[in-house]
Amino acid sequence: MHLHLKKFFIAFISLSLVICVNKSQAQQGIEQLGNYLSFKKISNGVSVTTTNASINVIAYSSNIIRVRVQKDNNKEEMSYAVISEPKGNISELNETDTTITFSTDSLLVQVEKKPLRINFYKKNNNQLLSGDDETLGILWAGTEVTDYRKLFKDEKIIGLGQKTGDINHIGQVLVNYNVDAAGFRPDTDPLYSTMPFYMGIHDSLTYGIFFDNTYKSTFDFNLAGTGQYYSFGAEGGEMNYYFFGASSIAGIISDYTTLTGRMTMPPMWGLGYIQSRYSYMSETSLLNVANKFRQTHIPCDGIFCDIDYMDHFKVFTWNRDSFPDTKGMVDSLKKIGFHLYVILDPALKIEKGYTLYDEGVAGNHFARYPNGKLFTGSVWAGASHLTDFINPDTRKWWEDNLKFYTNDGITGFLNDMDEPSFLVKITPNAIQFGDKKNSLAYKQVHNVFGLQMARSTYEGVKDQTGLRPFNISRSAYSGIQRYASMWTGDNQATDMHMMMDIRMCLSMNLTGLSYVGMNVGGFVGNPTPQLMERWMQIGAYMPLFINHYINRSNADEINLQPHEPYAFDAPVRDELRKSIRYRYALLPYLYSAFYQASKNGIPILKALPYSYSFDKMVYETKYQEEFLCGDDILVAPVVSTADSAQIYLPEGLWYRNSTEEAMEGGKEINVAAPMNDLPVFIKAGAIIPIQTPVEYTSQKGDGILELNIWFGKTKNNFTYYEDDGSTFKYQDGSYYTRNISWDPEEKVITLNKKEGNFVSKFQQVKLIFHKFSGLKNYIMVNGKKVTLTDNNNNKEEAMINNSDGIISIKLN
Ligand code: MIG
Repeated sequence: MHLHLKKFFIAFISLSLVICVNKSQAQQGIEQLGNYLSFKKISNGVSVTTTNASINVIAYSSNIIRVRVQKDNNKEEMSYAVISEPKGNISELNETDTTITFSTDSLLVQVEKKPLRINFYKKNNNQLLSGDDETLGILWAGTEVTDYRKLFKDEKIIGLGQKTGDINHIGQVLVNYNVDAAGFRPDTDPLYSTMPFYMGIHDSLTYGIFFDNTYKSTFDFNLAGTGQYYSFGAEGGEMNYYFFGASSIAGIISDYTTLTGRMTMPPMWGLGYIQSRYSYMSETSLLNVANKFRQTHIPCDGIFCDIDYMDHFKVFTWNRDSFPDTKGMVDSLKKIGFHLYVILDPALKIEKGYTLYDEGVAGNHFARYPNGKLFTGSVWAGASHLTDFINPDTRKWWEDNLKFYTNDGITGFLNDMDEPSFLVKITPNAIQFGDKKNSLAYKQVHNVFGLQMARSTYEGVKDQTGLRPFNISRSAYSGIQRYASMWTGDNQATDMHMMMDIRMCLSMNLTGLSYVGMNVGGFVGNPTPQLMERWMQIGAYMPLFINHYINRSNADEINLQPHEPYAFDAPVRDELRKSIRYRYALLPYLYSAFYQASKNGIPILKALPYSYSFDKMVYETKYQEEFLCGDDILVAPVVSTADSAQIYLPEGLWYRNSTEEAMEGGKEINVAAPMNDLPVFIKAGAIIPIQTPVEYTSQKGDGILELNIWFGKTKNNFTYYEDDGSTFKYQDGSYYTRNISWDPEEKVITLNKKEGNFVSKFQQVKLIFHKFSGLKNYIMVNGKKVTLTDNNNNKEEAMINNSDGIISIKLN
């Protein structure tokens, strides 16, 4: 440390001699960009040279501009997150005495020369979207590099992934340094993952910034109250950010996921209800649990083996006393519609004769000290070495070893402890990763360790089986959506945790990762029956619907109350079953939302600022857990101790799902929220496909797709999606999509011709019309009369064939 400082100081003195930085700055180790020297055009942008740095400003597209500031020019570059290349065209490149400017189709980029500042404007009206703070701009303090940016009056900041506090980050200081945040609370930070991408909203404008720097980073919005500036920076590495200038939050997230990638479709069973425990201690216990679900007719698709499946906590082993026949167990589970997923830990026990350990040492697969000695950390297995997922050869090795599981038919994994985390929380910065010639320092790769582990597991399963991996990661960096889903970590059985977990999931959805969930019911502690009921109602809308809790009977008996839904007494159990069955009914709607996330990067859960960015009510603390699931279902979470709630209904007409009562939005309203009826609203004009619930996703259903159409005065449409739910064939044409639209003027619902080669599993469509008044007792389907039957409550229905060609339904 001392030596480092000294070196820096010497470098600094010599620099100051050359460029005459003023003395007080030099003493503080502060260095600014310096004076403008020259610029040149490079492909897709410009390169500007100052006395202290070179700055490349490059258009990736008309709405994505990258700013890369380097002190040593032309350093090789490497991003763990970004997967696209610059493709933007620039025009109107112009130099004046004070500025250099260029345009893309939609943005005007301005580099001010003195002092060097970079600003982004809307091209059509020259409105400033975002820019450097005039006083500070980009500067270094030692190795730390920070960009101080202009703050607008009433600016809101959303994004940054897994964060626990208010969804609007103004007033917060947020740090990204992945840690095992067990027991986290609303003010806990940092957390398990790093997603350094945020969006700003001000003056009817939106913009986004992705700071692609893997070092420990800080986003400081705390001075915002003073109206001064905000900043983001990192302990090391480059100032390297991507600016997004699309005109809506939706557009910005779409661009962000173009840059950092989108999810592939998960296996359909991964959308089912998943039951987990730390741990089901044996094969018998696991099969018992699975059977109980079937006996009590509570739908479930997945079940978990936590660390107790291993022989002395050694990854890639089974404790054969309690799990004598894994292949047999996996097959028995499959027979009753269950998929097994198992935990993986990155640290491997030091034990001669343990194959993975021996191979790992021989193949250089562990993190090491600079002198080559292997780093040892402590986990349940005792002294262990840390798998070096930063090294591509190591990832390959891990991928091959996954055969140990995939050979038994296991394609589901949970990557735990991948912050990485040990029983002693601090890992020395002295360790090194990557290939030996090109070692990477822990400080640089710490935040991407989890991403690279999840990637390795994903690729291993995919390569070996050709099936879609069910892959969960606890830690992450931006780009994780390409490989894994996430859950919020070790929460507790309280209302406060339930509400906080919702905010975390919403914020991750704003940050490119849709496939998220939380331990429904709480990991630690026992939920009251009411809390379990509420949480299950909400969990049913989470992309990842998981109930995981700690109970290690046979070991330290921390918690003996089962959280499995069948274990609750009758009235509660029936409510839990109802929520889970509702989830299974909703699968066609949800799966279509997954498709939108996978194809277009559209979040599955939409915090209200996503769709109503300029309505200031949606930033009110009390409304920030409300969200849209898909496009048309609004969920207003309510704690388990309340039976009514004040909620904010955004603009437009809505119907309460349970009562079909119509309510005009754009205002705060009081609604009843009895224990058995979470406030959920359907947008007028909504088209919602559902199915008759099954007990597991691969169970043959009744072949009827229920299409719920809710009366509305504006046009609406829905893209329905289906595929085989398990392979990657959908990427080669084996999919089924169909646009379904409602035209209120013509009173026509159109199911467009289906696209793709997949054959729908639904042979019939049951049309259900909600809140349409004065309909005659028939509709015309492609010109032929079909009888409409009255189904009470203002609902009428008709059954038609699900033919592939266009189906035009005219109401009378
Ligand atoms: O410190 O593998 O978050 O889900 O059950 C415990 C045991 C380590 C932490 C995970 C949790 C998992 C547990 N793991």
